[in-house]
Formats: sequence, C-alpha cells, structure tokens
Amino acid sequence: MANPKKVLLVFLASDSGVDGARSLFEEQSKNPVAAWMNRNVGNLIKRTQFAIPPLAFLILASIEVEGVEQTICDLRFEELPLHESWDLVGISVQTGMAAEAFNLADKLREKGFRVVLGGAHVTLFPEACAMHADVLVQDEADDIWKHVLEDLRSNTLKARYVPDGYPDLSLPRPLKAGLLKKKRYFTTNVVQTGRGCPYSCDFCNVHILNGNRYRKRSIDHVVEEVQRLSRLDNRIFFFVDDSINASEDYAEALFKRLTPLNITWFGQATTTLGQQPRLLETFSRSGCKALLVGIESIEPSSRDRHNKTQNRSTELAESIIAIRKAGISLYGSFIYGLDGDTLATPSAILDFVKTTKLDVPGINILRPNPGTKVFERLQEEKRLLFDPEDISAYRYTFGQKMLYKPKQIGLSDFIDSYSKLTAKLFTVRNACIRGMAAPSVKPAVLFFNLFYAHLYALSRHDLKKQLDPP
Ligand code: B12
Ligand code: SF4
Repeated sequence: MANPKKVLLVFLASDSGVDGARSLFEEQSKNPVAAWMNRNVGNLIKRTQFAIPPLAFLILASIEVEGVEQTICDLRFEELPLHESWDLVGISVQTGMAAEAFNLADKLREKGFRVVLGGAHVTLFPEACAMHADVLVQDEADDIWKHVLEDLRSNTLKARYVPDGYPDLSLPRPLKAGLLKKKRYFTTNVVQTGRGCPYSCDFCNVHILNGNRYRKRSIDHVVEEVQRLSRLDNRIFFFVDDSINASEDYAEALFKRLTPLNITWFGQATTTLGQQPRLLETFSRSGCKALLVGIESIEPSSRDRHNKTQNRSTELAESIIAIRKAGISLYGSFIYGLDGDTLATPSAILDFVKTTKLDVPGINILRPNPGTKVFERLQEEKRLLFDPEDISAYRYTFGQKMLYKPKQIGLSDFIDSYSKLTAKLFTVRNACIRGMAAPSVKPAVLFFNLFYAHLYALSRHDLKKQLDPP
C-alpha cells in the first residue's frame, strides 16, 4: 500500500514509584551530595530496576493488518516523535498514571492527532476517560484491536470498542520480533501464561479487570514463544503472571517442558508455592532465580478484613523458608496499615523478615485505588484523606504519601512507626547482609536493597512533610 496508516503506541514514564522516585515536594536539596544522589540514583533506578517492556503493546503491535504500520514509543527512554505524522496515537492508561495520560492525550488532540486510550483504567472507568479520547478500547484488546486497525484503514473508526468477552487465550498469538530496542531493557523476554485471578483481595483489581476465572494459554504456544524469544535475546525471562503457581498442574507441566531450554527466569507467585514441593523443585530446576510474593500482612485479622484468604499467616514463614531453601530469592511485598494492624505490627514484621531471611522486603502503604472494594469501604467510613474525584491523588509512590486514616492507629503514630520500621530494615549494612545471604542473584538482591535504602529515606522525608506541612 502506497501510504500506510501509521499508529504510535505510547507507554508513559511515571514520575514516581517504579520509574525512579523523587520527592513529592519539588524542592532542590541544598546539600549538593544529596541533590546529586537524588538525581542520579533516581535515574539509575529508572533504568535498571523495572525497565520491563510493555507486553500489552508487544501483543497489539504484533497484530498485522495490511496497510497499517505500528510503532512502540516508550517514554521512559525516548521523546515523543511528534515531527512525524501519526494517524492514531494509542496510550496505555493505568490508574496511577491516569492524570499524566489524560494530559498527554489532551495535548496531542489539541495538536490534531487522533488518540485512542486503552488499559486498566479505561476498563474500570470508561466514562471518565471518554472526554480525553477520540477512541476508547475497553477490556482485553487482543482480538478487538484488529477491528480498530481495519476501521482506521477504511476511515470508519468508532468512538468505542468493547469486546464481547475475554479473548480466547488458547489461540496462537506469536509476538513479532524487532519491536523493541533490546539495549534499553534488562530483558525483552516478557511472557504471560494466563490471566485472571480466582481470589478477590479487596485492595486489588486484577480479579475485576481480568476476571475471577484463571484462563491459561496452551503450553505448546508458551514453549514455542520461549524458544523463539530466547533465540533473539539470551537474557533472563520475566513471567508477568500475577501468580505463576495459580494452577499447580499447569505450572508443573509447563516448567517441566521449559527445563531443557536452560533459561533463567523471574516471576510472581503466591507463598503457597512453599507447600507445593513438587512444583517448587520443578521451578528450581527450570531456572527460576527470583520470585515476587505478595505477603501483604502477617496479621491474621488484617488478612481476614482485606479478604486475603489464599494462604494462612501461620504458614507464611515456613513457605518462605522452603522457597529460599530451593535456591530462589524472594521479594516479599507487605502492606503496613491494614485494618487489623496495630503499633505492634512493625516489630512483628521485623521479626518475620529476620526469621525468614527474606531477601528484599518491600513495605508498602495501602493505596485505596478507585475500583477496589477497599476504596468503597474507606470512602463510606470517611477515612480517605483526599478528594476521591482527584485523579492525581492515586499517583504511585514508595510509601511517600498517606491517602487514608488507618483503622487502629492515629495518623501521626502511623507515620512515625512506619518511618522507624523502614529505617531499621533498609540500611546499607542490611543491604550487604541480604545480598550475601541471598540464595541466588546476589548482586540483584544487593542493588535492590541499596535502592530501597535510598527510596525509603525519601519516603521518610516526604511523610514527615505531610505530617508537618510548612
Ligand atoms: C508487569 C507489570 C508492570 C511493569 C510493566 C508495565 C506494563 N504495563 O507492561 C512495570 C513494573 C513497569 C509496571 C508499572 C506500573 N504498574 Co504494573 N503491572 C504489571 C503486571 C504485573 C503485568 C502487566 C502485563 O504485562 N499484563 C499483560 C497485558 C497483556 O495486559 P494489560 O497490560 O492489561 O494489557 C491489555 C489490556 O489492558 C489492553 N491495553 C493495555 N494498554 C492498552 C493501550 C491501548 C491503546 C489499547 C487499545 C489497549 C490497551 O490490551 C492488552 C491486551 O489485552 C500488571 C498486572 C496484570 N494482571 O496485568 C500490573 C498492573 C497493570 N500495574 C499496575 C500499576 C498500578 C502499575 C504502576 C502505576 C505502579 C507503580 N508503583 O508505579 C506502574 C505504572 C507504569 C506506567 N508507566 O504506566 C496495576 C494497574 C491497576 C490499575 N487500576 O490501573 C496492575 C493491574 C497491578 C495491580 N495488581 O493492580 N507494571
Ligand atoms: S492481590 Fe494477587 S491474589 Fe489478590 S486478587 Fe490481586 S492478583 Fe489475585
């Protein structure tokens, strides 16, 4: 075709959270060393820690429609190529990034570009997104994106696309090679084996976005994809599934098939893996080096109140010890400040980290995101500390801002106890100890802990300002 239609798919860089945190108080440190640290460590974190390629765009850009060309633009690494003419610009919108996404969409539309929005926030809040877009794509877009591209080609784009149901993940959907600049990312090997989550933790919306039923891809297709990707990039694989051990039999069969490929891989799992000895061994043999596990809370009453029911707190420590014993390093994600937590919780967390020798603890503050059950509850109980309509409030930070009043702890006591907890956990000395003790990927464990010493210092600085505004 002489003049193909050109589509640009834009992934945003968040200005806080995973893409390199900085103070929420826009100030410049007067101390030149601290200013240098903030600037450079922030950039280093951005480049090394979570430079995970956006799988959504790899999937969408692999859908071929004759007469349409698609390009991915990752704003974590490059500027928007606005000197070129684009027939459609797609932006992926997550709730923590919605304000930035809307700003960008509005600017692009003012300049005369047509904008399509998709992603988690669009699925949850289509009406709030509609005013910022020419085209909205709700839900999982694997099938419907082809229709959008066909309509673009024939100049018949509609204002909204809503698929009939979830896409059939058992169909082959090979990813196109060469969509990303390899050097930018710590790996381009991102794979998803299934979607949906059978659990309903009240602070999460994966079960709302992707459904409560776990849908699996065909094992043959995943194995073929891993083989193909490993020929193009021989670095580590990252399985983005929320719980790679959600279906024990499926995971067992898949990773047995992957074992002869000699890959190394990271992923996300539930701690129940510690009670699945057969699968744990298979993971270890198949090259699993590190897993992120959502511990959330070790307080039974907090787990009950937030509907975190899939693993019992009494089994958590044993499970973590078993997983580490199998040679897998663990990032354990906690939330302090849940409804059953008290001022005794921080010392219980400290003991837990010490006993289990958890390699990277992550101590989060609850984000009551719109679209989650906990948001509704906190709103009803008048415990939100922000205007629920203010979309900028949900921006993600490393524990830099309290967005709600904890149930059993006063705000000032909470901030004080949270700050003391992170100051004890994240020191340079502890980073070295954890790095040395890690069962695998020791340098990565060391670096993560060093980054966290920096990030949680930022958290303490910002939380203090929230408590004592100038
Ligand atoms: C890996 C991952 C990351 C990676 C890679 C980012 C990415 N999105 O690829 C990193 C670490 C960078 C990351 C960062 C963040 N993440 Co994240 N991340 C994930 C995770 C675990 C997998 C993402 C993935 O690859 N999914 C598979 C793809 C195929 O699904 P998908 O992204 O939903 O895309 C489908 C549709 O949504 C749609 N779609 C998506 N974008 C677009 C755009 C257009 C134009 C169209 C048409 C369609 C479309 O089509 C896709 C195919 O069906 C998900 C959990 C999950 N279950 O998805 C969380 C998740 C997406 N992340 C989330 C959040 C909150 C964040 C952060 C805001 C966190 C932070 N602390 O900063 C940042 C935002 C970064 C940003 N710049 O936008 C939330 C979003 C919730 C919400 N309500 O918006 C999720 C759902 C996790 C959760 N439990 O709540 N994340
Ligand atoms: S936090 Fe994990 S287990 Fe709970 S609903 Fe979300 S994805 Fe599922």
